[in-house]
Amino acid sequence: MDYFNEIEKVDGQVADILKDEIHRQQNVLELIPSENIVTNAVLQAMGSVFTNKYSEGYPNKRYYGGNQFVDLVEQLAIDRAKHLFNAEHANVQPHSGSSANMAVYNALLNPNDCVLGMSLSDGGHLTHGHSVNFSGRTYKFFGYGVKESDCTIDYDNLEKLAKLVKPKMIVCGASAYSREIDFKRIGEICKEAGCLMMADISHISGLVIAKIHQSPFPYADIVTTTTHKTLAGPRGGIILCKKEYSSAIDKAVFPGMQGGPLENIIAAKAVAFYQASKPEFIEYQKNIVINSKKLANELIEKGYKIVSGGTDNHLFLLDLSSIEMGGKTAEDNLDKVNITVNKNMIPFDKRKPTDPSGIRMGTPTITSRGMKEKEMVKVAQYIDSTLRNIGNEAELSKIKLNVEELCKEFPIYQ
Ligand code: DSN
Repeated sequence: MDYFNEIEKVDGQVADILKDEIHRQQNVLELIPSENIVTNAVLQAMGSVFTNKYSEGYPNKRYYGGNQFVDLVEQLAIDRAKHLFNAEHANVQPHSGSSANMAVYNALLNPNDCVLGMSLSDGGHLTHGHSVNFSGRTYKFFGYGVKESDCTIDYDNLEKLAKLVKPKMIVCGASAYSREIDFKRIGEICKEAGCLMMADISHISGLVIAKIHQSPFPYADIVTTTTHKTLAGPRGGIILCKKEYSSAIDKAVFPGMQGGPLENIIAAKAVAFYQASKPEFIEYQKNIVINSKKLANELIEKGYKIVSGGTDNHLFLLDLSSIEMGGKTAEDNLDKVNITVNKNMIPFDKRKPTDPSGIRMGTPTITSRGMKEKEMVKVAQYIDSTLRNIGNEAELSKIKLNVEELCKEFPIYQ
């Protein structure tokens, strides 16, 4: 792409680092389920001249002149987001998923209000009330989680907890949970408890658009999502909500938390939403899940344990406790053969977060590259061989060559 030549002319150091990163992305099997590969169209919108413009405010209500085209692109993003998710209102300005969540809490809660969120250790997210995060420090969060018997969400316990603590809001959604979330049931629990329901669908938003996963609407009052995971757009966040919360949400984002929105990123969000409205996107989401199930099943057949026994979505957690290996060892050794995963706590983990019992893996990126079930058989083989050959550097080098061969068949950004 032209912009790359320009970087080379102006700043050789950054150009070299960028080249190395493109080479890395080309040559690894990226299994981190929160990552993806964006299209050239999304990349170009991110690198567009909209980055030059200040546009505090919202379409047709700006604090600076010269925003006639910014207004058009932001309104397009808003309309497309509303349509995709069947939402009454959309705010496309949050810079990230965390800031989207923070804006929702700022808009609808007061400090020390009682909230329920899925515990990080059971698959939730830092911003769903973890004690080291602003969420857990500002609000009185109580964690709910999964059942020890099958590692699926304990909805009965959530209902009991809601009756007991009478929260102002229940936050649902997860970062490391491989089963379908029953938004309808959570909606009923919220209704019974008389509290707000917020669904953070950052991981599964692509699946929700493709109707492979239940939609949080009409049950949820507010829905947040990042735009760069299964949605395959630029790095950023959005908030969707019922009309009655629109004014509070918009005020919380601007002027409450942010100044000038990143209109180049908003333009890229608009492009991603357009791409997500196409039949090919639905096919793509179906393939993500087909690949995820295939990869999980192949690993199960090789004797590995998957948390909850399998997956309904784009990711799963490999429980390494049965082979007495730590997640850090697995992550480090898979790194050596160009397979990228992240170590992850599993529910009821007896190990520590820096070296937990699990690794998390998913298929959005390798599916974007065009890999299908046939390739999942190979990916499972490479993972298994790696975990069986820890310390055998010669064998690991051979596996790395095989991984690189596979990656070559599925090039990115030619
Ligand atoms: N960091 C994201 C993930 O990997 O799931 C969540 O914010």
